[in-house]
Amino acid sequence: MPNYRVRFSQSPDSPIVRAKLFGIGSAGCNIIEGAPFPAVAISSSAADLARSHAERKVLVGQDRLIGISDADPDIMIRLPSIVGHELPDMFNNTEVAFMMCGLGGTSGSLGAKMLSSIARVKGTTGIVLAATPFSAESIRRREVASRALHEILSISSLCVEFDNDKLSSLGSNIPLSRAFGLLNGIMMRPVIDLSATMTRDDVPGFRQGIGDSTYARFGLGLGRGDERVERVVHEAVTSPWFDFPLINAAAAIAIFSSADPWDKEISEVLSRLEGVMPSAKLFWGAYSDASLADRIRLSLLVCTKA
Ligand SMILES: Nc1nc2c(ncn2[C@@H]2O[C@H](COP(=O)(O)OP(=O)(O)OP(=O)(O)O)[C@@H](O)[C@H]2O)c(=O)[nH]1
Ligand SMILES: [Mg+2]
Repeated sequence: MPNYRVRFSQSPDSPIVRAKLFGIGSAGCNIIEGAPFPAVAISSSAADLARSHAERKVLVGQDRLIGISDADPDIMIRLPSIVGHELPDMFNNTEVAFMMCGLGGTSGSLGAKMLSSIARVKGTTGIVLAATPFSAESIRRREVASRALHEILSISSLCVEFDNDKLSSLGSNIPLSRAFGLLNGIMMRPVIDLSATMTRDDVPGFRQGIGDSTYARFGLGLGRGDERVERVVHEAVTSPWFDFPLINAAAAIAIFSSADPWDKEISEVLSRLEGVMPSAKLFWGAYSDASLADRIRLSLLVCTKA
């Protein structure tokens, strides 16, 4: 059976996708700090916004968030009359919205749900990247996060979960603030990579190919030296977040970068990925990142069951 490979930015005339980045709640505002493109910080806490350097900041009252949180699906078409025009207008001229948050509290959980609904009404592809709480935080917080994740998933195009519990595998005894710092950088990676490779023409095919309400996890690989291709793929596919059999994966998105992307290397990476995920539709892109010097990088989103 031929493999299903779709390359982003195949058409040189197609303009790059118009993407918007949102940081929602305390974690979301932290994650977008230092992002290489303009972002909107949204929270019910004025302190989150005061700390943030985002280009635009929106304070949304908890009552407003709670008010729409259990609304029936009809809420979708009435959204502007409920949330006002400020938030929906932010999705104008935007094909893809990246929404970053931590789940388990109020702002991130309800805010990501509200923004996903707005994205859907506006016809924008909504991609939510959400950190879920450490087991040690509290069982209740994990439960709130799990419920929020399923609700957000049902209304977004793609929802990527970064379970904080897996952070311990990044190294034992690292302080929490440093662990969050590392995670925040990792969570921004697929956003930067997709924004660099996807064009406007890619969006409809991508949406159709992965379907709606798709759940995914993320793996990151970096490699240098003689066996850098083997290494980069190995590191990405052994991500701590891939705790399910990759062999059954139905779809994956792979973005390769190096200082000077080389077709032969890219094709070897793709063949290796197809070996690991033989039945996955593989969306892929490649771009040049001079800061990598002699290293190559692979960002891998694998779609699976939530
Ligand atoms: N990646 C990442 N995760 C974080 C960070 N801070 C907190 N978290 C995680 O995100 C979850 C949600 O926490 P917050 O973002 O503080 O909650 P919130 O959305 O601001 O909710 P309220 O404060 O109740 O309005 C927490 O349980 C943590 O596991 C951070 O800086 N980065
Ligand atoms: Mg908060």
